[in-house]
Amino acid sequence: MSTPLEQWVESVSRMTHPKQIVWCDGSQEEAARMQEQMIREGDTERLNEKTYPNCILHRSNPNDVARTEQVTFICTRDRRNSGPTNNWMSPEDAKQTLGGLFNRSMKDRTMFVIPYSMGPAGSPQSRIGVEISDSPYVVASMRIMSRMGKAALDRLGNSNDFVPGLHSLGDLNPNRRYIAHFPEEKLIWSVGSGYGGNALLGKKCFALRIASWMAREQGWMAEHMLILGLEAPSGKVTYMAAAFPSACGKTNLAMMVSALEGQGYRVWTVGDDIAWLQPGPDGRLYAINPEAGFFGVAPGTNTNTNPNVMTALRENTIFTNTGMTSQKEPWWEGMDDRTPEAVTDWQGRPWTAANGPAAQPNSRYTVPAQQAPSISPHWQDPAGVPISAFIFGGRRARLAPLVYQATDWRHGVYVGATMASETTAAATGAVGVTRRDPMAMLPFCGYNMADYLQHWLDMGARVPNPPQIFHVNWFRRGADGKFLWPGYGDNVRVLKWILERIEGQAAASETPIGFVPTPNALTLDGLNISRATMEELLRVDSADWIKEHANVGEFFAKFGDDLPQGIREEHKRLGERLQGVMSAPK
Ligand code: GTP
Ligand code: SPV
Ligand code: MN
Repeated sequence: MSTPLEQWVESVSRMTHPKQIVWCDGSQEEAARMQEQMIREGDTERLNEKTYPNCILHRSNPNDVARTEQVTFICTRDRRNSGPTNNWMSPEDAKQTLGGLFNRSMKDRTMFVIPYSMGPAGSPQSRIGVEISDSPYVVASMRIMSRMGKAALDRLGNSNDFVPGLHSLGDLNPNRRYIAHFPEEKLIWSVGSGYGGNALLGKKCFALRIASWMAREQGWMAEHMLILGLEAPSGKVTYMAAAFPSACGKTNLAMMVSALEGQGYRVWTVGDDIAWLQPGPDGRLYAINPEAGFFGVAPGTNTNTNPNVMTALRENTIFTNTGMTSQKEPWWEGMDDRTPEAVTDWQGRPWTAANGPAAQPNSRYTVPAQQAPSISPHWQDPAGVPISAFIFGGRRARLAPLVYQATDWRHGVYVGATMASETTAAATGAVGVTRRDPMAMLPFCGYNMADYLQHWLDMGARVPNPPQIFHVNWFRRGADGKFLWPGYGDNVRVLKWILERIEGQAAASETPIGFVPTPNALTLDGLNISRATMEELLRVDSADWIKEHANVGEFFAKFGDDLPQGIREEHKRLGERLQGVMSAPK
């Protein structure tokens, strides 16, 4: 008798006709074989063995360097359940279209069967997935990003309780690229891309799109959130989870070296991209990081902005689409003050400024989480960590103050639902366009976003002691176009205010959008920032917010009658508060 997994592998191999099938065990020898295969195939180089031991540089097809949202589909039987913000195909059409592309797609290739666990061993929150892929880069990456190999296979046993994900590089033609999710079957099919979020199916496809569907069915939450612990001088650690859109600062915040370390405030990293959250027995929400590595943005990363990751990525790291120096060390814009000579650019050409940046703007490092000096002693705790604050944020050149606090859970859900951010290089398409991105989940919600917002409202009722909800904006710009706030390690000053608000201490003034720090409430010791800049950072301009409110209304109209009543009411109230301020005597 074959197991459900063996049956699936068999059916996939009948469709894709691989040259051979390899079951991955996650061992060191296997990882070395993957590196050798990649190097043989010509798209990968070994980096300097002395300064970057066991590190490689992978160059992807230049047309395949970011997530492709326009060809990412949620394939529900009823179109309504995919919702107005997702691309939809019927499951039949998707299987027909993608099936054609999978047909014999592994003819000359090895098919890897990659069993993995999302979440630490022994956690009731962990889930098993199995990816089938014809890419050794995927195998090598999944080994870092998940708990991949024999342990996951052993845990699965004969069970059918796994999320199958089928991936093939196909011919890498963007016109034949599809990332399809079948949440009703908990199945993923991805073809035509080797890029991270499109091809490492445990990550966005499973841990967010499929998991968000499962979470709604089962009463938990799957969110695009970092998880950090803020240690106070007393030694007490308070955990916070933050949702910012792609390339908006999650990894950097989760790994920061605190500017207030001298005062006893320190940040511990639990996760940098995804959180699975579940109500605990004490009425609080507990979070695990389902991943085991960081797939982080390289450009702009340096020993000032993120010293922890700079230390972490000196070994066992995969660099993707960065530049490389003549010393065979990885290099990217913003890494240091050098402009090294004889850099090879991300496409493997001698770098000249005329060809654009040396590193692709969405070039990344893939590094095991445990290599981070800031990794929390609780990062693999099977019970997770209790979350005291949710923080939403995005890139807003104007409008959103440095930080504000929602008045209660329902208002906080509204704050998350109305998030917006300027788009980044993490997805193909125009960069710098402001778009609404509820809870940073717009590209990752595996079902109708209206139902997702209702699920958030419902969770508040199920968690007697829910996290307090905040919104931050590190990206406000002054009249000169420059960022007003220094960001990075100085963001701890904002985390400290958040902590003090949770503990009922810090001062705030009430504005129509929520509680904003009073001018003296933030600890600014050691920071050279003018009073006028701080005032600008904390300013709430009601006239601007009235425009924002109208814009939010247009976005919500997409959902028609499906928009939850609780969100409708919050929207109406914000409008009234803003009008009240505008018409109040000055
Ligand atoms: P994904 O991995 O795509 O989900 O991105 P992320 O949210 O983890 O973003 P990440 O921390 O990698 O930061 C992305 C970019 O934002 C990098 O270029 C950072 O240098 C920049 N960045 C991060 N934090 C700050 C900050 O506090 N201030 C400013 N100005 N830039 C920041
Ligand atoms: C993101 O784009 O949000 C990422 C990178 O974290 S990817 O895994 O490609 O989605
Ligand atoms: Mn992300």
